[in-house]
Amino acid sequence: MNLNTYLKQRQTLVNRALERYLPPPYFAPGRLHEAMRYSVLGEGKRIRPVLALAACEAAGGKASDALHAACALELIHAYSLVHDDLPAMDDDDFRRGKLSCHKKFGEALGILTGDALLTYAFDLLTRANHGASVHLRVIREVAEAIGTEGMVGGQVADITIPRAKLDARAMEFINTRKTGALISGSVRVGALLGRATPTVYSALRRYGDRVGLVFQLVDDLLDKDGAVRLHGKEKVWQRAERLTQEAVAAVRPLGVRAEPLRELARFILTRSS
Ligand code: GRG
Repeated sequence: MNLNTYLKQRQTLVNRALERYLPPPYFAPGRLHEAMRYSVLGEGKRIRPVLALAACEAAGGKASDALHAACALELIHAYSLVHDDLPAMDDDDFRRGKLSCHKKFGEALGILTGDALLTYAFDLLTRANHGASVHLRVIREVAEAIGTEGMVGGQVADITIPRAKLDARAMEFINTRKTGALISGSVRVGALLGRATPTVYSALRRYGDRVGLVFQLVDDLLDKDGAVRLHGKEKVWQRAERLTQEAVAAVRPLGVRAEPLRELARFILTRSS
């Protein structure tokens, strides 16, 4: 398979769905809807939704089974970026090649845009017709991935642990949660919506855990920060490579259906942005 063609096709599918699902700016409150669309549409690799769709298919489902949830995961990612850019956190003026949300719409609307994206994501997770028990599992999976034991917990550790106290354990805590948890959660959500059997689900979970951590390790390699400062470039790279091999091996028994996941794992390891 050609990963670039696959990625483009999937990104287009997700972008069109996001465009449809996001409330239009001519509905009140227009300025909020404008800010939500501004923060989500446009650039962005759409890694999380693409992983969710690919995991759903690897489990034997159709991509369309996971499209609402895939978009919800991208809204949650966008919320985290909008809030991370706020003056109280990273204080970034630019995001995805344009002004960050709060710089364009003001700080109050920046906060509320993040809130609205997060809330709307859970609304989207209830759409489509998978039966109440599947929806409940998916909602729980997402809430765990992004709550105090996941993304928010990782972000709090990242901003509160003094740099001098950042040892290997603290670094691992941050890396598996801050960004890793939403990525691995995306794979689990796809698996659930593809009605994975318990064996397939645990293979996909193994894959997701590893790919989530690799994503953050590569981020550290690109930024020369975090794990790289602590362990050095060589060690971090070797670990990321080993985890990628394990991720690829975990889904090998799923055969050709999991080929996109194997290619995506290699893409996450070798990405340059
Ligand atoms: C504010 C609750 C809260 C959490 C913030 C995810 C996060 C936690 C902060 C983002 C800060 C950041 C830039 C972390 C590095 C890893 C990361 C999430 C990079 C951006 O993700 P990509 O590469 O971005 O998937 P695109 O733009 O392609 O979607």
